[in-house]
Amino acid sequence: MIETRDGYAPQKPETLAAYLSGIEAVRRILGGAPEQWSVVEVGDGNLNLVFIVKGPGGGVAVKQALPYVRLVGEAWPLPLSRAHYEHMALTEQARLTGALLPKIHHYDETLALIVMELLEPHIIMRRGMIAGVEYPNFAEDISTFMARTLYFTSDLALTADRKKALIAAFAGNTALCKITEDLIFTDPYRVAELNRWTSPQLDPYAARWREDGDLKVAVSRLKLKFLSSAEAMLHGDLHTGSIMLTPEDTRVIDPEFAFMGPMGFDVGAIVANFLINFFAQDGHEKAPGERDSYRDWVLDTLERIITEFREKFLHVWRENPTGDAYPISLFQGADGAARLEIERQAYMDRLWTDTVGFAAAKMVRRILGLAHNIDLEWIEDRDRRATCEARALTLARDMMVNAPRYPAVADVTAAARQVRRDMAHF
Ligand code: SR1
Ligand code: MG
Repeated sequence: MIETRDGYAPQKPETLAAYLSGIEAVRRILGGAPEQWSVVEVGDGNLNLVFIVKGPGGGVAVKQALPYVRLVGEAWPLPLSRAHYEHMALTEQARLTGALLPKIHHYDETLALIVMELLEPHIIMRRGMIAGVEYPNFAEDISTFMARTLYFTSDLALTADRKKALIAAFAGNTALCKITEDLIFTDPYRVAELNRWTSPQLDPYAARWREDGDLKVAVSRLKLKFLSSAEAMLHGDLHTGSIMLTPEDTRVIDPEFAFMGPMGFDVGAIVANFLINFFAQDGHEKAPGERDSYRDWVLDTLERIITEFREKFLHVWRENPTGDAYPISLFQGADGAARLEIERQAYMDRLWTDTVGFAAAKMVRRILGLAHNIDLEWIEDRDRRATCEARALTLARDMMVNAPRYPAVADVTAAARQVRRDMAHF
């Protein structure tokens, strides 16, 4: 059933200007009179309405939840409460990372609507990476974002009561979690109405994915972890479409899938999207080899992200051992500090192994599931696209089934290069 709520109506450009004119802070940013404001709906994501509003003094972006999945239509209802969880996550992330998010100007719970800073000249990262743009600050920024949001919402930093309060606060975001549970961890491995892939080229892959027992066990273990491991507050959808940036400035947007889950799910999303982009470059270069240096940038940056994430996470842990997990009072004996440091390294190793598995699941879902990536979708030649996708699937399968064989990020990047070299064109 489509949700209805007193006072809720999807906005149109005509109604939005009148609504915004009643918000003092927004009126001040836009300047002039509402008749002078331009309002354009620009949403191209899977779920929501997004408007850009500009006036003589400046602009804002407005995001409003629809009571259904935009990509599919009213046949797939989705609760408006996702705006509540998004706003809560934005507030928490802003507290922890400050400038790495858009500023929030206004939130309306009834309209499920958030008015935020208009990010200009930022673009969606996925689009920049398809065009071959390098982002020298990205590794630094996203590793900080992940280390701080994950560490400071975990049992390593929080007392048990505060951690449980956070779990309770996000526990109702079940519909959004269910999307992930189905679309990422289940549907690509079974016959599902909404699955799609580059056909007929990838038909044998799709069929194999539905028969592969090792893969089904591996993805089911990951799904169980996603369902049951409330390690930290996740962004929940941290792909390169959820990042707007320039070469100098990075902002993470769209945390409507936020919930308390396993840290490797967020880190894995970044890894997956970098690997997909790496494989997709063959479909975007105009001459063979044209994107060689960009491919190197993608994989080098991925290595930096993971290396810096680990260093920063360990640093904040050493500096802020304030949680109820690993109490410092237990590690004060003769070799206490050394034992704790060994355990911290082991913790990061386990987190990395989770990351490898989750990254693999996120690669597979973008090729055999419902929601695809434009990195691959925009490759018009279907044979070329299928080649890129088959390579990504091949690496993903091995990463998922044999995650411990990739003990370091360099093992993943080396395997990506190897698969690309080894796998013939369609
Ligand atoms: C039906 S929603 C499909 C996907 O869009 C979002 O960006 C999430 O990645 C979700 O899985
Ligand atoms: Mg989104």
